[in-house]
Amino acid sequence: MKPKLLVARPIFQTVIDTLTDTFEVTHNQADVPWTPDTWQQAIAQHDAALTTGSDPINAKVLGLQPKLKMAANMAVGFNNFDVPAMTALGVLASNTPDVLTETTADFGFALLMATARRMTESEHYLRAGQWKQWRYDMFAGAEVHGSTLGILGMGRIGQAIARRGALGFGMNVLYHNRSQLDAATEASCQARYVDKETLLKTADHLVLVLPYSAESHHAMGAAELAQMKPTATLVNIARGGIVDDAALAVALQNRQIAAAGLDVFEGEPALNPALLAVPNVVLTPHIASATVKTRLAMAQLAADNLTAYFANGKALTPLNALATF
Ligand code: 8YV
Repeated sequence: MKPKLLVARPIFQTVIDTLTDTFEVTHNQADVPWTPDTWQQAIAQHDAALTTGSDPINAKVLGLQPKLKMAANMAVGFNNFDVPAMTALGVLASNTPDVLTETTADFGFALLMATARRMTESEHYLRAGQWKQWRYDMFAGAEVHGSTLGILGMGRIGQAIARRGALGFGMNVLYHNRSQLDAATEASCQARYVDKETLLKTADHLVLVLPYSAESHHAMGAAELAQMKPTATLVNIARGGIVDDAALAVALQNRQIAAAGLDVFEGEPALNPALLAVPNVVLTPHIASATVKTRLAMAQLAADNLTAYFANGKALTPLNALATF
C-alpha cells in the first residue's frame, strides 16, 4: 500500500505525476480556503502533506498521535509550521530554499522601483483620463540609482537584493540582521552592517526581508516608521505582521514616509481597509516568487523532498531532524 499524500492546493500536474509512483495522491483542486475543521480532518487521514504558506501544521492540527509523517512546504518561509511541535510529534518538515532567491529579489527590486517612481499611482491617473498636459512635478518620485538602500534581514534574498542595488544601481547598501555577515559575504554584495536605528534613519529605500517570528512581529511599528525619512520608501516582501499595517496606513496618510510597496499583509488575503484608501502605496497579492519557472521549481523541490524522505529517510532541504524514520 502506498502512503497517502495530501496536496493542499492546486499545483502543476507534471509535478503531481512525479509523486504518483510513491504516493496515493489526493490533490485538492478547489480554489477555496480550508476551514480549520476540514483541514484538521484531511491531515488526520494522510501520511504526508504538500503545503503552502497558508496551510498551518501545528500541535492542534496534528493532534496527539498524528498519522502524518511529513509536511513539505512549497515556500522558503515556514511560519505556518510549528517546527518544535512537529519534531516532538515525529513529523518531518521541509521548505524550498534557494530555488526562489533571485526571482524574489527581482520582484523586491521591481516593487521598490514601482513605489519610488509612483508607477501604479500614475497609471490609475492615466486610466482615469486625468492626464491633460505635462507638468514639471507630475508624479515626481524619489531617485533610485545612487541612493541609500537599507535591507532589514540579510539572508539569501536580502543579499540578492543588495547585489542588485550595489552592482546594478550604484546604491550605497546598508543592512541590519540578527548577526553580521562575514567579511567575504559583505564584500560580495557590497553591503555594510549598521544598527537598526541607523538603518531606519539613513535609508532612502528600506526593504524588509526578514523571517516572521514572535520576535519580528511588528518590527516596523509606529515608533520605527517615525524614525524613517519623510522622503523614504518602505518595501515589504517578507511576511505580513512584520509591519504594523494600521500604523503604516497612518504614516502614509500623514506623509511621515513618502510611499510603501507591499506584497504581504497582516491577515492576508484580507487587507487593512485603511491601506486601500491611501494613494501612495503599491499593493500586490503575495506574488514575489511567482514566475512560472520558479513556481515549478518550488513545487518540484517540495515533491522531491517527499519522495526522498519516504524512499530513504533523508529529505533534501529538511527543517528538523527526527531520531527515527
Ligand atoms: C510563496 C513565500 O508563494 O516562499 C515563501 O516563503 O512567501 C512565497 O514564495 C507562499 O508562501 C506560498 O507557499
